[in-house]
Amino acid sequence: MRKVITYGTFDLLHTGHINILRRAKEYGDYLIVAISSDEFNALKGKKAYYSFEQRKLILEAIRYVDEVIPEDTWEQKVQDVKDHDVDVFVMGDDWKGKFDFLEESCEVIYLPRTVGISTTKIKRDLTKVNKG
Ligand code: C2G
Repeated sequence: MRKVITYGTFDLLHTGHINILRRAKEYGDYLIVAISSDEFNALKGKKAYYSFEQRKLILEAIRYVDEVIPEDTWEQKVQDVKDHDVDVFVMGDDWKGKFDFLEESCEVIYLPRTVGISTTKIKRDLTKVNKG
């Protein structure tokens, strides 16, 4: 069984998230998603609208996702790849090059981001609408 892993906050789930999850799954038979914990989000300077538990529940309902684990640190990726016997690491290309160190442990693939959508944009657009 070929196992794929990807990481992210996945807040306010949108088509960009679905696209990366669908394409990541195409590289194997089993997709693990490491979702940033609320504490790790704070380290990333992010405040998710949905809590870790809510984001985990939502991701587990997606047909492409086979398992959800927590992402608590920047450093856990090598250990995750080992512990979960991962063959392929996939991220959006806004991270291109940032995780090449994993190439010693698994295949590293960066996929084009979906243009025109982001959680930040959703929040900004909703603020505008609500301000009238
Ligand atoms: N993404 C995408 N297209 C978008 C928005 C996001 O392909 N329009 C991808 C990102 O490239 C990433 C994944 O969706 O691969 C999750 O994005 P975020 O939830 O924003 O995660 P991020 O903050 O990039 O966290 O250790 C890695 C970090 O946890 C990644």
